[in-house]
Amino acid sequence: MQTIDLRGSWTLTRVSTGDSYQAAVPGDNISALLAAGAIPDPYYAKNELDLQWIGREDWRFDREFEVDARLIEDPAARKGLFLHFDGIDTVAEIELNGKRIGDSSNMFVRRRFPVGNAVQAGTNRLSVLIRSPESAAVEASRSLRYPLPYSEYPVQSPHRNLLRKVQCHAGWDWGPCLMVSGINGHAYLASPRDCRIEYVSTRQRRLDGTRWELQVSAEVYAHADGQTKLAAQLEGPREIALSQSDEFALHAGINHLTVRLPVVDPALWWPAGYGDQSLYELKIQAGDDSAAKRIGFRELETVVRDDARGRSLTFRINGRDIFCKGANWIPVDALPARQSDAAYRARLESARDANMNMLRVWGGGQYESAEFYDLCDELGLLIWHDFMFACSTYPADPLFLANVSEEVVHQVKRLRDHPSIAIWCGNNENLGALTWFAETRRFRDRYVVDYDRLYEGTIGDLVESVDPTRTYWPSSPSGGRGDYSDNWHDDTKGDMHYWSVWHEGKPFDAYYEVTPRFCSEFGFQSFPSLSTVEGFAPEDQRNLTSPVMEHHQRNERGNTIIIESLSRYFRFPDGLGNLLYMSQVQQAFAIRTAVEYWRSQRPTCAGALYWQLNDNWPVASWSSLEYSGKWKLLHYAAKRFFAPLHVLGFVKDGALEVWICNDSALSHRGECVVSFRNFDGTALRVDRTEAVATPDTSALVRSYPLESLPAPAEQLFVTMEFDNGSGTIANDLFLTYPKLCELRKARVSATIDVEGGIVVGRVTADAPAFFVSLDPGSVGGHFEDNCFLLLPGSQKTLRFVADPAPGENAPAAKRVAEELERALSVHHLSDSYR
Ligand code: BMA
Repeated sequence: MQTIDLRGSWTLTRVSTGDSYQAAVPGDNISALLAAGAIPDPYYAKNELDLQWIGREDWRFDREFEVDARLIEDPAARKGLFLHFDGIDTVAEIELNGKRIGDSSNMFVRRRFPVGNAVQAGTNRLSVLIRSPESAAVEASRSLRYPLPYSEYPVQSPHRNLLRKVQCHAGWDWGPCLMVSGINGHAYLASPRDCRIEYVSTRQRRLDGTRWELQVSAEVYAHADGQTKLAAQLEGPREIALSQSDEFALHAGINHLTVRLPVVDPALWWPAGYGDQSLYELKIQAGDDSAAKRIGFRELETVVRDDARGRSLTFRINGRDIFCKGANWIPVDALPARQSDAAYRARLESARDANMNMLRVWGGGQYESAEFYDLCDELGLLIWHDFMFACSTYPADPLFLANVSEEVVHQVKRLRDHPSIAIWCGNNENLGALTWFAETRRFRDRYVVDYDRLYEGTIGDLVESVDPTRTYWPSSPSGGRGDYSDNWHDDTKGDMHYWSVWHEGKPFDAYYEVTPRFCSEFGFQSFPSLSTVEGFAPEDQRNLTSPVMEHHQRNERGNTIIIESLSRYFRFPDGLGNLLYMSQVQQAFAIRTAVEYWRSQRPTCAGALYWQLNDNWPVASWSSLEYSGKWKLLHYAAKRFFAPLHVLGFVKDGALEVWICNDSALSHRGECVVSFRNFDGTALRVDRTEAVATPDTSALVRSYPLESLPAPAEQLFVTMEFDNGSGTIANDLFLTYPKLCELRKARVSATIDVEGGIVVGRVTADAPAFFVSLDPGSVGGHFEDNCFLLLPGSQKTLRFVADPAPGENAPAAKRVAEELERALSVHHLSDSYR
């Protein structure tokens, strides 16, 4: 089969003026304008506000391509000729050589157009006219029979909910409003002779102990009756190499062809921390078309069962109940052209390195690129997958439902063979949103009917027929199918979004008031680090309440909540650098409080995914990774509080409880040492307890009423260690608000060295130093640990995991060490205030 790749250089024209620029496909108009020097950086200062006109304009993408006369003269090839687009963003008309060949109104649907009659030998001209997304949405709003309200943010394009476009392109409470237009993914022309493969799907069944059957089905389109051979080949670990083929009669139109492969004792795929991520290569050939994908053998069960407390939501993989640890994923960049494979890899590896095993692809974002899912398979990151609807009401008229149906069928067929995908979920918060707006409260019935048609009806029914191997969950949060109650505050069933800390302003202790069955969102904001602020704020704007800093905060009460909370827990930080640092300490402190408590509550609680992993531009937000991929202190803390074996403590109901959480398949037995220390570091009391942590459980080691402690809470901190014979894990805890404690003013010193080709930081303190942090500035990479306790007399040596510089295969230690020496700043709690 011949294919002509249509990616690369196109011409972009602003229709109203005729101005044209070079543009990359895949890519978007804003990135093209930026590359041409026609607009300033939309992420810098307040430039975004001056660029809103771009979303109000129509844009045309054009290119030429050559077709060999022999292709046109071959009747079989000509008949099969089709033009393919992975995704056009969004409302578009497509012309080939001046002839309209089709249109598109949903960026999440792949488009294939038959073009046998439009293609010519020699030069061809392809043109994609993309209408202003803002005008298209506003126009759609005019024909609504009643208003469809949506959540609105400080910079916002109206009626985003009426377009099948990434919802956060229109602005969010962490994101810019950049209504891009563009062409995503692959674009090509192909000429299969007899038939073309539309989709491939596999079904695996464990027949008994080691025998499995893999059914491989190809959905094949034939332009005429005929016949073809379908061949499937499977190769992978344990030297499995199998093939199977069969001849099939084809009729014009869609055909479903299936072969079966008997697989004996395949290596299983496990989420990260639970086992290997064994993957098998599958190759499929039908006629002269071929396809390839990677699959994993694993048994997945979503245990949704009524129990004494309510209804469980637990993911069971290969027979083991997984405690899901992770965060919510948003698009990696607000500009699609910058959503590179390298950006995906860096974020996803950081997730795996922080001991995460699940991400939630959130409904205000996008169905991600192939690279994203391949990486999740490789890294063992389970995916909770929303469909792309968020924080809004949506239409449920026949046209909209038909458009959504195409999207759902396409995306589920495209993605269903990824072992990482664990659950399909209808939307983000749209069940809850029925109580958000005056109209939806007043006319709730009509909006519930729309909600039901879209998520329980259209999407739910389609998912259950196209992918019966996974559970369909109607909304996040919800109590499950057919449950129309608002599950935000309900910790007895299903998944919960716990926002009482943050949006409702409750103290961190409120996390102890709930034991979610599965917490799919909870979060606390922080500011990005100083090096990031310096990248977007001119020097005279580097003050928290300057217009530029406030522009880079999209949650209206965001700065107020951060400051109010800082004043609740900590002595007030001195200067901007300390304020940014302490906001990150506080964020880590908040999320750790929730996760550690909820981990202690397994199996009642089966997962904690904080909001949010990443940022799509430089901004104050709930993320643990900054826009550049730099680790915030929360990310370092996550690496510890998500560790498979973890010792932790919390003060609840007037007592300190010390627990060990064990998410591994091994039993751990050892000594747990709890030391109560004063702020000189002296241990006033040391307790040693024999502890056993059985597989997949959390166990209480000891409980201490506060009045039994050797000194009042404000004169103590606790260190906890668990030694299982092969190593020690440690943790520490304040027993009250840190601001109440008279800390010693520690002197912390750090040096950078190269040791055996590895860059390390060495750090020491002369008094207990809390939340010690080595900030690498804008040097790419992260330390292996950060935001830790340093006791006097101890030295900590930390490896720096550097990112390679452009053009470098592996980071050069000398270069990195020199850059770090210049950029490094060291922070700790008693140094953050005067
Ligand atoms: C949620 C999310 C997002 C939002 C976040 C922070 O509930 O689903 O829509 O960005 O909270 O407010």
